[in-house]
Amino acid sequence: MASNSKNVLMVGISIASIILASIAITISLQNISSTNNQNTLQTNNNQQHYIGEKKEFWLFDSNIPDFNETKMGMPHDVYSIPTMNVFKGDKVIIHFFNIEEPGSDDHSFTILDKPYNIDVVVHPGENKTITLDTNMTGIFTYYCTFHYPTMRGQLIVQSPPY
Ligand SMILES: [Cu+2]
Repeated sequence: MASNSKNVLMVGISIASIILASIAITISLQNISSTNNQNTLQTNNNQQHYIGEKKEFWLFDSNIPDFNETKMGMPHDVYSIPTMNVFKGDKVIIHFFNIEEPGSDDHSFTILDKPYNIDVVVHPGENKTITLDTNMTGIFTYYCTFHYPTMRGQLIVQSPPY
């Protein structure tokens, strides 16, 4: 009788172990699948919403050839890029070069339209990098304080495509 009840006890323990192991496996599988679901949802969200891009521009001073400044009563200077098109949320990086000969004119990159307050002056032969976050749609005028009104352009910030 003693060995019989030992056997029953052993069988009972074995069955209990198997049940516990199955429960543990089931729980861990559920955790894995719920984690996968969360990842999938996050990926879908990222695909649905425009998160902004880095937009780089290389901007130079330039001039209109054969332009008589005295006769026209305005400077011959212009920017190499008259319009920059970006989306709201983009990080705009402008590499601004003054390519004049030494001793020649300074140029500025100036935006005073809100929310911007930028006034960067670059001397002949120098360059500066201007970084701006576009968190507002609109048309923002950039201009050179030394060569207004000819030296100006527009930063056009549009709503994201999706
Ligand atoms: Cu200028």
